[in-house]
Amino acid sequence: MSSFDDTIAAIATAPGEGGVAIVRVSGPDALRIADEVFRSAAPKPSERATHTIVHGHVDDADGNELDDVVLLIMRAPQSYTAEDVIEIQGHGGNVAAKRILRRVLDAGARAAEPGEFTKRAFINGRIDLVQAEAVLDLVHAGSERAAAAAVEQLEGKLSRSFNELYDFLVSIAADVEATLDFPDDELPATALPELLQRLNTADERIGQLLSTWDEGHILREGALVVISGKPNVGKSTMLNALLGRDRAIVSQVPGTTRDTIEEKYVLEGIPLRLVDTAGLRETECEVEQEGVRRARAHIQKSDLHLYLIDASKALDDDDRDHLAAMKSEKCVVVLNKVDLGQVVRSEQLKDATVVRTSLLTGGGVDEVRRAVIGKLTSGISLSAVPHASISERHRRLLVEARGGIREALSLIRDEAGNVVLAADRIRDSLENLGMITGKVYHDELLASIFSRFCVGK
Ligand SMILES: Nc1nc2c(ncn2[C@@H]2O[C@H](COP(=O)(O)OP(=O)(O)OP(=O)(O)O)[C@@H](O)[C@H]2O)c(=O)[nH]1
Ligand SMILES: [Mg+2]
Repeated sequence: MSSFDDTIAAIATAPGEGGVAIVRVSGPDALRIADEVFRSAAPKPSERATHTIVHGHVDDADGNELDDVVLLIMRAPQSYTAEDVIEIQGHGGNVAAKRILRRVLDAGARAAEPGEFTKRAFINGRIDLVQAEAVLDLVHAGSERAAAAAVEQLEGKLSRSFNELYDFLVSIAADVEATLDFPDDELPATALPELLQRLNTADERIGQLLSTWDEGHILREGALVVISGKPNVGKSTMLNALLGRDRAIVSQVPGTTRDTIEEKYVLEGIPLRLVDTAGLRETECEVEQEGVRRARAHIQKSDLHLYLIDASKALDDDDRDHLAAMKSEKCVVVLNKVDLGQVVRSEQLKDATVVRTSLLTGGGVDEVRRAVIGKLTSGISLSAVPHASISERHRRLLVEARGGIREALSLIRDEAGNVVLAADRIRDSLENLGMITGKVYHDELLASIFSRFCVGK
């Protein structure tokens, strides 16, 4: 049963010119509105079965035709929102769709807010919050891999993991409460050790879910791959070579690139945010100083660091300092300009992953691509096949829940009498876990999720 008594409507297709434009209407009045605005051979929309498609036209209030359309009827609960839904598919283009929408609003619908259809699907119990978020991930997916992971999440795979964890913790909470009913001297000797063990298991399961964050973050936001190095080593040439187009200015003048230049790039299904940066050096120039500051900030938060060296010149202290500061699992060292001779030897680079290139002619670019994929799939534990993985919101709540479980553990372990407090902590954990899938929610939580959707979704 729907929890709403008003009917919402919006254009569901992207603005601009296209083959069709869809006006979506959901709520108790959807079919009445269809009867009012839509003309075709009998029977009326409200007398038709669910999941039928009817050809006809939308008329204005005076009976003048606004557009030739196809009407889709999806009755509750077999619809996106679990309410009565109609979709009017008109000719593409902004004006025609807006005229249909206005007609539908005049007939009694209210203009939908961003994400309101999906929000209704959630509140009406058709999907949980994790699935609702998957809808957004799918819309935003920048690569095949990201889309596949979002579909898995939409189907409920991730929700199941969260629900199992939640149910497990509910059973622990029940057992904790049960021990409270025993007078201290009658509590079975095994009761507390068993509780501790199960709390540890809950902690481990949370750890397993948290370990999927890297993958989720990369698929949702793209792996941040930062190209850095001293001036003039070929960083901008590298950006252009990877993208396969002339994006950044290349010149023999050291200090050419000042600002960071970021471009999206999909490599074997993995979305990347490739960033070219200013060459790292001490300089008097204020603009360049800011460029170097930005470069360092990007290196700090990068998922992967491509560090370029001019192989034809001896390593200096600056290079050695930069190399020493890098984590080898997050870094690929590129020895560029090998066409000019190779003075830098691989042994000087310790355990780093090293690729030799001559970017002027494109030599070695494929090896760089392979090294990037290799690092992203091993060092950052990106799985071979895409998996639904947790988002930043889930991560924060899981960390909170784990904190509660760990406090409960130490309360029971260290002060055997303190089970009452432990029970409180476990309830807090349950509340945090509940907010992930939406077993527990409040208005701000929903607003923060659904406001990121587009109108009509
Ligand atoms: N011989 C040779 N020259 C190269 C190679 N790669 C780049 N260059 C040249 O090196 C010069 C500097 O290249 P850029 O890509 O602008 O270098 P950068 O690291 O972005 O430099 P900044 O932006 O100043 O920090 C240009 O003249 C390039 O054509 C290479 O493999 N071999
Ligand atoms: Mg440059």
